Amino acid sequence: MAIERTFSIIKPDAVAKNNIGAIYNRFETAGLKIIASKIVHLSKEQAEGFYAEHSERPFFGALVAFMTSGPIMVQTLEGENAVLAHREILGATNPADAAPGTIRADFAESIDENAAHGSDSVESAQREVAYFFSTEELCPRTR
Ligand code: RTP
Ligand code: MG
Repeated sequence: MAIERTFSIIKPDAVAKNNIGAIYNRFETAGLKIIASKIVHLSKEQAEGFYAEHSERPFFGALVAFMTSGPIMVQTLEGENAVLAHREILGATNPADAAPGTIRADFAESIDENAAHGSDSVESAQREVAYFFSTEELCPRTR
């Protein structure tokens, strides 16, 4: 299996509820290794740039307002098939549709405030990791 990297955000709702550690535990239990991590409070410009692909969608303004409403935790995860493995433990975008035991089922309240983000492809992951981390900030595991 391929070792991949993916990008994760613990969103403002989950940070506010002190669920960072509980969500990190989900990553580690799934075999995903944290190779870079920091807490940041996005500016409007940073949030708009990160979600540029959604700029024409009706929910864009609400999404940017939410993502700038408080600190977020951003991390790069590494592991076997990391992009898909991470999306699987995240669950569906709408927590009402998320499978039991997934992060969004257990920590999210609504589609607008859905606890966490995960890259949707290897290409997205490369762009998103680089949006937040320099090469020097990534610490690949040797064991
Ligand atoms: P994410 O990017 O946050 O991991 O979520 P996703 O791939 O599952 O969903 P995506 O289509 O990329 O949408 C990004 C975020 O926008 C909000 N959203 N709201 N009201 C709506 O219909 C709607 N659709 C999407 C969600 O917060 C979603 O996570
Ligand atoms: Mg997405």
